[in-house]
Amino acid sequence: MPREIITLQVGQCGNQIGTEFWRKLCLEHGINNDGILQEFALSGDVGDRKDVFFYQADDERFIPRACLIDLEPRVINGIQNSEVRNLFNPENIFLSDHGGGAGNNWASGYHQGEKFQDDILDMVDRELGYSDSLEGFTLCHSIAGGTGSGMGSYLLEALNDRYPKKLVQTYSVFPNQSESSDVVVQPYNSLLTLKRLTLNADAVTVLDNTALNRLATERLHIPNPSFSHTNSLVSTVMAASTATLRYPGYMNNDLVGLLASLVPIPQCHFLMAGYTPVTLDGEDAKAGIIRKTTVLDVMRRLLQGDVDPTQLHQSLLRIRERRLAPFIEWGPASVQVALSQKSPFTQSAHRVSGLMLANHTSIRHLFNRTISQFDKLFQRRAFLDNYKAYPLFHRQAAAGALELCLDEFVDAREVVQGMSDEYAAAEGADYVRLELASGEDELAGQMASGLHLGSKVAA
Ligand SMILES: Nc1nc2c(ncn2[C@@H]2O[C@H](COP(=O)(O)OP(=O)(O)OP(=O)(O)O)[C@@H](O)[C@H]2O)c(=O)[nH]1
Ligand SMILES: [Mg+2]
Repeated sequence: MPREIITLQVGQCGNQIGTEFWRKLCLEHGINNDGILQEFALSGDVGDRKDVFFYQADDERFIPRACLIDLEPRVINGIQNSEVRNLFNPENIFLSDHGGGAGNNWASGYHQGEKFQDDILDMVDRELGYSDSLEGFTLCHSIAGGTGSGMGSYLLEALNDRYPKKLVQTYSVFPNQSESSDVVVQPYNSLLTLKRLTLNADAVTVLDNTALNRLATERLHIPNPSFSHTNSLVSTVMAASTATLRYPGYMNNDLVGLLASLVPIPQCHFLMAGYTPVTLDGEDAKAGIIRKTTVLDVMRRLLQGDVDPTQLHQSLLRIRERRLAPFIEWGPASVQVALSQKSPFTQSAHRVSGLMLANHTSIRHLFNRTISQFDKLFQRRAFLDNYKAYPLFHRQAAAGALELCLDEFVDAREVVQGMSDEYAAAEGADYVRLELASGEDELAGQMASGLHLGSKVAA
């Protein structure tokens, strides 16, 4: 039975990375830009499962299970004028009537999410009708603008409410910290979004524009990387992290299986991705192989040569015994490996490639940075007028005038700080004992079922 996944791409960034992802999936499954399975992909048993991400229309075309959502038309119009214009179901496109976007204002995006929820959720429901046993949703967005962050936040809450049993996973793009941003309110938007990513998502793959840009400049020697460069890296990670769902092996054939071993504490579900070899599409040979001295590098060396499960097992033992990577002390040092078939239809100079998804306690530094940038603005009560215009951020004063209400900011800060603190606490050797002593039955259950912080490598 397919365990289908519906993708919601929201805002400029969400639609841009989402579309790159679909392009890549089409290439890997031998589907052309119009959704038609190409001649060479018809014959033989490829063993792939296209139905997790696509359904077939009456005319046999493969249609992405995707909803394209934005509050301004530019990006989606661009997609509709590109070579993939016939790929998506036109009924699954939502653009607001006025088309003015959310102007980098989370509150505007959130408010418009509420306003247009019926239209959008109808679209999602209709899409749901095309699945037999939906496993969950994937949200693609950035956390710093207005639409992907604010409307994305509203949708995360709405999905939780409406489909409480379905998994919600996100690919969330964090803003580039190294370049001075012209969007001064980024820290507000990011923190408000992080609250929903903490409370309303089961797993978040963190895509950090700072790291992506550094990777592109330092490793790929591109002086001023554009979004098309970074999105090529992003879509590679997205495609690889869904490879085990699309090319089933003997393990991790659904999202639950994939996430269960990575998320031992429900609140701590922020995953970092690493991929090797790092190259841009079509430039494999030119860019060459990138060496990395990380767990990933070790895994890559492990995986070169014949990939024989016995060897793999021995290599993993070696990593554990020699403590080649630091692991939390209260759980088993866990690296899990899923081997996955490669698409027979895409050319690569590399015989083996690997993706690492790691739930790493050091990710809290990224959250702490957001919190401290937030504090700098918030202490001065800077730039709050744009937020005050929306219901979540004002209340009726005695004389009937609206006054600024800061509760939502205060609460979001608390949630994000709490999550960051939990990651810090998990670094302590006595974390489990402390948690059990404080009566966290839920955690005791989790530990008993043998889940652990670790890394997963899909090769
Ligand atoms: N990696 C990557 N980042 C992007 C892309 N487009 C925008 N961003 C980042 O996303 C943030 C801005 O968010 P957008 O997605 O443009 O904003 P939006 O969701 O459309 O919201 P509004 O336009 O404000 O209504 C910035 O941090 C950008 O650097 C993209 O295609 N790829
Ligand atoms: Mg926009």
